[in-house]
Amino acid sequence: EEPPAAAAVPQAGQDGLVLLRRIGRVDPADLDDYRAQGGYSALRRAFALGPAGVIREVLDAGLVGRGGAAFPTGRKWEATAGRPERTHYLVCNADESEPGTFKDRVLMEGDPYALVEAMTIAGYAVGAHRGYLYLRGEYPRALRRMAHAIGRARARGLLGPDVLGQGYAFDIEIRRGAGAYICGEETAIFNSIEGLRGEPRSKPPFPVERGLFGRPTAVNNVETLVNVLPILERGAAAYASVGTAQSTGTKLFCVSGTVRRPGVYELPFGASLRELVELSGGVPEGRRLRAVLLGGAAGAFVRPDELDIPLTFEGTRAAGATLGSGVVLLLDDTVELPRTLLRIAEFFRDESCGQCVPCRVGTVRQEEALHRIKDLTGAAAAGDIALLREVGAAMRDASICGLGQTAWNAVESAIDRLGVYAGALPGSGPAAGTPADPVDGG
Ligand code: L3W
Ligand code: SF4
Repeated sequence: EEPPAAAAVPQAGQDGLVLLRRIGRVDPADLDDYRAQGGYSALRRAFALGPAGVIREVLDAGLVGRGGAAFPTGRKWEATAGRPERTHYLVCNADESEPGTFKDRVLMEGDPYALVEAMTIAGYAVGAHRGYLYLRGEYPRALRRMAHAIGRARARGLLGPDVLGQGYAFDIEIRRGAGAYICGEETAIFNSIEGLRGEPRSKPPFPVERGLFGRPTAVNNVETLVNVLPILERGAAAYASVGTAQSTGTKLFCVSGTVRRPGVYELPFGASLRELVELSGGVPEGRRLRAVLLGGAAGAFVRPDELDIPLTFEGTRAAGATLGSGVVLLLDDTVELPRTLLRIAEFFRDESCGQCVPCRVGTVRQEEALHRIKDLTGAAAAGDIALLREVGAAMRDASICGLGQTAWNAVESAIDRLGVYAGALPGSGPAAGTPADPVDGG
């Protein structure tokens, strides 16, 4: 069954929209409307600059990946473009599955030609003639709209053997995920496209060297790619004048949980978490903010007195948190945090691909310990918290991929920053709350 349309909520009066500027204003089915609203001027500029010139602009703009890891996009493209192999690939990671993320869905449903154009530019820059759009299986509307846009672009010579009459051949193929969170890991995507089990590969070698079908591959998130359009349209300097020196441009934030106006918000990097919480209306009338889960299930909880954290990669890192892919999940004082933690632990246990021991076993042990703490008090709980720390450290240090490495982050931050089990430990008051469960599988 098709879910309702994801609502982009660029709030009335919110200035400076860059990535969301056409959402709700452009007809997602109409290529002419897209072109009338500035579409395909970035690709024209790309052809004028040449592949090396495009990469220079992206480097100068300071664009870094929006999928969670903030790796410099220009460096990735430069490394891919510079490889001697004849065949290079582009993969767009649209397997948006981090619980609480829905920004890529809004971009694909609301402005699909933007992603087609951005993928064409990226393919041109890295020397690829084929791009794969690896799309989350649970996004049927995004699938329809992207497939339509790709078909129309092909029919109009914007994809195919001679894009825009410039002698560059490029086409896009959609591959759908089948519900596994791990298939959003970049090397698991390769396996999935190649028809193998969706399991991550060990890195290095990085995809820029040996990626899809063993060929040099640039893998970028949807939001990352869409940023290339304003970089080329406005120039690197204008793009980098927004945000901070280390986090340039704007960022999409997915605000959800117990919040008055959930949705996708676009803000320049450097705005504070407080500003974003206020923009989204905060928690419902009569409630008190208990915590914010920043960065998703792999991220960290922060307390209401920490809302001045700047929303930048460097600012969140300095605060011992992470921006991740932009998840901002509000929890009010009616949320029973132990239940939320259990839900997160279940999620990781369920989604672990099982390939490596620390994660396969650790995610099970973590969930079991959280179950016991919920039931027990005092010394028994203290023992389980020690066990959680030990298991968490093993997962972080010894897991092959980001799933296992981050599966303990949120639980750890809830213990250390929120004091979530303080009531179960000797000498402290009871942990309060009534049941609620805002964390769900994406
Ligand atoms: C060339 C090098 N390339 C790194 C590339 C690498 C990848 C990118 C980032 O995880 C994050 C993670 C999760 N030469 C390179 C190089 N690269 N060194 O740079 O690499 P890495 O390994 O730091 O991260 P990753 O494995 O890509 C991504 C966080 O995301 N996360 C987010 C999930 C988001 C969703 C979603 O729905 N959008 O699921 C969840 O855990 O914590 O930090 O391209 O190849 N020397
Ligand atoms: Fe699979 Fe977990 Fe190992 Fe990643 S860390 S490869 S998800 S078992």
